[in-house]
Amino acid sequence: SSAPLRVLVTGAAGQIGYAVVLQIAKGDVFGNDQPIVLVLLDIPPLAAALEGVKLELQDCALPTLHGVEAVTDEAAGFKDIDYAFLIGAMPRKEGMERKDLLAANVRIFKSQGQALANHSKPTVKVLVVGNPANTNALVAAKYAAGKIPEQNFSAMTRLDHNRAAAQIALKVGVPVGNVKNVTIWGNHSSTQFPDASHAKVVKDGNEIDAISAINDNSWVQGDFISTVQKRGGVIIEKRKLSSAMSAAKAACDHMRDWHFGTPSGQHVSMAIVSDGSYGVPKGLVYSFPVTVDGSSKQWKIVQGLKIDDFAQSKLNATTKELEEERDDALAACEE
Ligand code: NAX
Repeated sequence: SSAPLRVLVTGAAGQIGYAVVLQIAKGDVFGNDQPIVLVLLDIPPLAAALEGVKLELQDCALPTLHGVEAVTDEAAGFKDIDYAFLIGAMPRKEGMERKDLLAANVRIFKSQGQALANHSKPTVKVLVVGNPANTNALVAAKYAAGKIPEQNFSAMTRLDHNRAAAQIALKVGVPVGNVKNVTIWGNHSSTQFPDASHAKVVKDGNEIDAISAINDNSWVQGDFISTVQKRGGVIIEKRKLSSAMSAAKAACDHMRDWHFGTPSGQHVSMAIVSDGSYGVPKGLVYSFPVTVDGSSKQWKIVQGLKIDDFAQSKLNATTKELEEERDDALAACEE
């Protein structure tokens, strides 16, 4: 088999980290024939917990896992990596203003962008999960510029995408595997636009438009959107912890599709640096429908989808929020 891929997971002592490392290590992302070395990074106070995760991974006795490194130093963590799952971020503490949270995270992702530029392979593919994910990815890309192409940076909206597909499957009464081509537009936040209008459903053996299978436009423009937008909050309310199993699974889906490519005729949602498609300002990290070519590992934004007035107003609202986040983040970068 081929040389091991070096795969970095930051925040690896956290709850998403704990769920994601097993899936990566056992071949769910890069395949059962691809050896990997997992690099686990967390902050120094979590060094012992991180070491515990490393020991457990060894105890999983996985044939694909050729090594595990647990580090608390960025330079060591980012050295020669092929893929980065950037999950670690500053959590919101009680009484913390949105701006303070943003500023704290900007510092983390500025430093990690620089570490990517200085230590990682120039071909490294980066997924940002830590919130505010889109804007953190924008900051990391900015500080890696010149060394790592901006196309190698992405933020996760795949959990929202999977939630949207699951809601349509439940509504129509089909297994979720029968639903494809839902789209999440914009920010991973409550302004995101989950869009069913280009989705397809296989029902009674026939592939039809999800819109006709659902046959309930007020649901498509109402409860469907708000259920997906607010799902994270509902999970916290019930579990008293934020989504971790489903977030880890979504991160793996995102990276697997980037590595192997999307199936023909299917698109997925990835937040990537806008090239101006659909009128989204260039440079914003914005979730689009994308296809990925597995051999070049290049994504392409699906072009020509019809955007009606309802959709356009949703796209505009999430654009506005991302512009504000970008402006605040770039101001915080200078501090
Ligand atoms: P946890 O608080 O359980 O874990 C986060 C871990 O990151 C901790 O171990 C912490 O020490 C570590 N960390 C903090 N700063 C770090 C740094 N500079 N370098 C390395 N490690 C660092 O949070 P968890 O539930 O795992 O969530 C992680 C992040 O994912 C949060 O920012 C959360 O908001 C975000 N999410 C994003 C989602 C998305 O769809 N994009 C969905 C799930 C999740 O809410």
